[in-house]
Amino acid sequence: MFDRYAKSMGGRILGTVKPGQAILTIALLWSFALNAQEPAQAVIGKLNEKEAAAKKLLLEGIKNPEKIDERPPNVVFILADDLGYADTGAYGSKSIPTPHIDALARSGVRFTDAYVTASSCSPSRAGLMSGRYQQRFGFEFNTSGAAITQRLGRGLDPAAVTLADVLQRGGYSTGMSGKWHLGTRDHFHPRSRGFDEFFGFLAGAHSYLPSKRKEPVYSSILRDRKTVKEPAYLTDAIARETVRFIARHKDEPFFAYVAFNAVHTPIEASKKYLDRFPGVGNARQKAYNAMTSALDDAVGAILAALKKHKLENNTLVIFLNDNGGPVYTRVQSNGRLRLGKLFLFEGGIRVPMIISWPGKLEPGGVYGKPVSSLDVFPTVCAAAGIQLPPELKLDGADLLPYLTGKNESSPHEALFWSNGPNRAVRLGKWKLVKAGEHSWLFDLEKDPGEKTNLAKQKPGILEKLEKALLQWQKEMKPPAWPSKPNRRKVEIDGVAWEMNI
Ligand SMILES: [Ca+2]
Repeated sequence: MFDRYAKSMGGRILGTVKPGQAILTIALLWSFALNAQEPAQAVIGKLNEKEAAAKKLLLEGIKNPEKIDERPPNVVFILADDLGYADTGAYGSKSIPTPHIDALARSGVRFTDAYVTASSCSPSRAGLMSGRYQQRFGFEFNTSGAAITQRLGRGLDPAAVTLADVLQRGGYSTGMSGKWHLGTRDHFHPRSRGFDEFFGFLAGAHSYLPSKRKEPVYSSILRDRKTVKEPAYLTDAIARETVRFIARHKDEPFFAYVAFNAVHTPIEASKKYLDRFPGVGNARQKAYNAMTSALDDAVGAILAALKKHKLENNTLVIFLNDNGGPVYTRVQSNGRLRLGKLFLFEGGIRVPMIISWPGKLEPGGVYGKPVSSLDVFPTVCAAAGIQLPPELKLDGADLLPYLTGKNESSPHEALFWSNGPNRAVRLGKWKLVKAGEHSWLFDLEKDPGEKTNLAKQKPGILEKLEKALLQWQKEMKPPAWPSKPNRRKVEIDGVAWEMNI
């Protein structure tokens, strides 16, 4: 199975590794893969005339908020990157103080079972920006490094309507700061995808420290489409830009998408934050804790700006993380969840999520039913009073009736994941994880750490989940570009797991 898959995707088999050898082998495979030859593939180009007309018609079907006395709420959507599930106080950390994220959680609803649609950065972002399973337009894998993304023209299908498109059309001022990772060419740029303003970078990672050498546009820090020199620690700069955006637009409804690259690699912190952890001896751990502390300060600065302009009672704030904390960095903690980034076990896809909307949602709430990053799009539109045309088919649910208690059922019957030969489905308390033909079945209510595989004991449930997964897969498109199979391969319960990115 792996062999066939790898060959069909232009890759090669590089042998399995024992868990104990994983770190060294991963490092070797990583360096190999960076030099690997990319197979040729078609560029995802601009929309043709007919497609552009269809998208325009779809956007014109969006109904602006009805004239009401109340101004529609502002929306601040904060996204963290590669944050460990248990690395904030709100989610149980005892070693990294995060008072601002904790306060945000206390002011609204904290989700215990929030999922993203992928266990790596760019497909997860494609899902949440489009409100649709990213596999619907073939966005199964990461777009790869910035140079490859640029050269091979990968990105979020221009036909996809983004949350920013909708809010812009609905009369909101839309601004983004931070990491985009949905394509580097001009037609994928945030300014082409519904954002009025952009500060940040288009690639998947960036140093947090001022750049010493000239970078190509596709990997540099940009203000809109122009490279800028940024002297500040990047997490501070992203917060600063958001605070200024809020100040500029305080008198009109605004949407601020704040996509921190913290705490993604490189693990780099500035002295200000490192000094907060004098007792941590491991330099890498100390830097990671410091980066997380910087992220928390940044969240605090944004919340303070809302308060300063007396906007906190009319602003919906969402905090989410794009995928689980990686295992290979050895500094994140996903608590009791199994494994992390690049896996479809809980550590890879279950993430911290908070929604705060003072006056509309009770403070101090905890919501335990499964929700998805796909829910952000319809929830924000509902809060804004924007009516979406029926042709715009979203995969998520408006969470507001569930959070206010109007609807006591579950927002989702099932949630699905696919990453090459790795697939998963959650249906109620049951979770099926597949690596090729191998199946794990877990009862997440009794076994949130996914320790006991019930696949052999519960054949009926296994079959039901398999069937649901197959049905879902039929609706999806094949990957629009290949992953790099076997870049990283580890043995899980005696089974080879490809960490496709
Ligand atoms: Ca990430």
